[in-house]
Amino acid sequence: WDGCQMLSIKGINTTLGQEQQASMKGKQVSEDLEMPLTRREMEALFQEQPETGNQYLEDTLLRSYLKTHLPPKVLEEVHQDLERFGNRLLTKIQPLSWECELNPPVFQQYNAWGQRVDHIHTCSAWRRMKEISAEEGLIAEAYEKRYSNWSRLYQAVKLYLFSSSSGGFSCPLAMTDGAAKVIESLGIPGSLKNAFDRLTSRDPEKFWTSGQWMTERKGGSDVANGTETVARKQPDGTYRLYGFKWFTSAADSDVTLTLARIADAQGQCTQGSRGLSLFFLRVRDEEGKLNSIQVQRLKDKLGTRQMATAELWLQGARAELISAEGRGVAAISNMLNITRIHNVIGAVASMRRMISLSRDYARKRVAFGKLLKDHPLHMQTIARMEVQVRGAFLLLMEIVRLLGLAETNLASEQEQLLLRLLIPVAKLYTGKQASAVAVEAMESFGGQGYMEDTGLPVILRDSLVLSIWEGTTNILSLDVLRSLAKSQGQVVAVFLSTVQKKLELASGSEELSPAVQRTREAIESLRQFMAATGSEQALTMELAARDFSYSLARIYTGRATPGITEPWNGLGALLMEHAARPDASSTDVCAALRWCHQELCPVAVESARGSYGVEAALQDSALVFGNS
Ligand code: UCC
Repeated sequence: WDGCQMLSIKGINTTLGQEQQASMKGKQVSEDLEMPLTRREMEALFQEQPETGNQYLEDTLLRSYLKTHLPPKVLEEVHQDLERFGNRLLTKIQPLSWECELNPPVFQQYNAWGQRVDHIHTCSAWRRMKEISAEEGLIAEAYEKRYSNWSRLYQAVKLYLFSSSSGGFSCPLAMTDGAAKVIESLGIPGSLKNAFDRLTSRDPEKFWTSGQWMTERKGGSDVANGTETVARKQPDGTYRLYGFKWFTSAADSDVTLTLARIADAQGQCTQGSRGLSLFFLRVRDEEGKLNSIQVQRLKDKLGTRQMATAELWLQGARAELISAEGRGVAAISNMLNITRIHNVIGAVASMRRMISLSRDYARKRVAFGKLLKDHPLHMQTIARMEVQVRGAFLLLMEIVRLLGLAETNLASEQEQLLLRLLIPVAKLYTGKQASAVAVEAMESFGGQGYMEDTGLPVILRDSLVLSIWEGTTNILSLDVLRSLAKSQGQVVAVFLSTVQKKLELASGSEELSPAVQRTREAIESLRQFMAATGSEQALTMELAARDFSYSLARIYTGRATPGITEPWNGLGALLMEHAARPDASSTDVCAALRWCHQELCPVAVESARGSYGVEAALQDSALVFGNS
């Protein structure tokens, strides 16, 4: 403690200017004592507001990533658009976002004359967000493929910049992208051509958004057993849906995809996953009348309050069957994989925003006689968050890079497998990171972080949903196992061999060698874990699923990109790869080293402790419920 006092007394890490500033403030306080009490109090409470500028220009990691990876011609065009978009976000879109927060949707069930209207009123700012989304091509960009395999990455970057200024509109955009992806994967059948054109339109007049009605009363995670909605075939070949959808996000959307069980001639349905089929429906007709749907109520949520989430009765809603009968879950998984990537975008964006604001505040706020930025412990806290967001950002870029390759038929089989594995891994990992960073960053504003009108609690609330919707952490961990089982272990074999190969290529970067070494050890531990559990019961893998997924996330974030031939690429880590660029900064190196300081392979550690055996499972139960 004495040492700390000495540090601050001597003003280490404090510039002369700031010391003078602090002493002037002290002088001011003594002068202020002569002021009337009320004024003195007001001035003493005054604090400078944290702000961000053009988010694109300020995001050095994003810019260096684009510079490294995009072909020069693409970079030139994209750079201009992103700079313009960054300005539009700052000056026009951010104020709309706050308006959305202040004017959440309102549900009107009856009109003044007692007629049932079920109208969800949204604010003008929310509707403007829809127009802006079309104008900016936030969905269109990925489907026009102007930049071939880079279009997906470019779209993701725009969504990333938009996310924390979108007033919750990122949610309908995620589902719109997912619906477009499903329709595209079906070969854009004639009956869905109009919908596809609208979902991917740049024309605000034409643009439609989509919902994703999967959740019913009996099951949010267990869709296969929880779905009760029944589909009855009509003479014209369409279906009418009867059921109750328990959570429908962005219920003001124009169209939706949803699951239902087709009833046979006797009215019987097949239960379980094999009984589910996928349907497309318009929510309202041309006159705005609901498609035999009643809105029961809007959900009262902790966050994402800008967006209407409703309970809906389907009372014969007319719908079109768009999957093979009984293949509903497999068909909608194309949507899930896209919305899960959007979830990653939202997670990285919210972390970046919180840290940018913390950083700015640290430059402005004086405490204990010096700026927050000159308090080493405070800087350590923000730096730890910065390492997390850097890793998450590179993982996101890696996924959308792979998706872009897959969508332009340029991905190898290995890259496709890697993509399948990395989507749930990234979704579950970044969802948790975002909550942790939001809570930690909030603290960096002291009590102000807890004040509603700073807008900071909104970011916290909205980030807490990221580990829940689109599949909770455990459901996603089980999806990692599903990808393993479905590929008969190939996904992990690809994962390990690619990582290993790239690490072997690592030429001796002196600075990065500790990180390379730690990653190597982690891979070896993971390999041993896989070998040891290969013949174990399913229980072992289920208990290990979360730690296993975390291990994949941590190792991969410290791993090289397959298929790129630059010599530095062999250094073997997403963060290390970035740090090994010829024009990398010392910050890039530091982030890579620090990422590798954390336990990279927690599954091996827990396995060695015996956490995945029958005995451990019994202990878990006893701890939760007691021995009785
Ligand atoms: O929350 C929701 C909307 C909120 C708004 C979203 C905005 C997000 C962005 C925000 C930005 C800021 S909608 C509700 C979301 N609900 C879920 O995510 C459901 C969670 N539950 C699961 O994911 C489960 O694991 C299920 C439903 C997929 C389990 O279903 P099943 O039927 O028990 O699973 P099966 O039998 O294992 O899989 C059926 C088929 C298999 O294919 P086949 O038959 O060919 O072997 C699987 O391989 O589906 C395939 N499949 C997949 N394929 C299942 N999951 C996937 C996948 N992820 N990728 C590829």
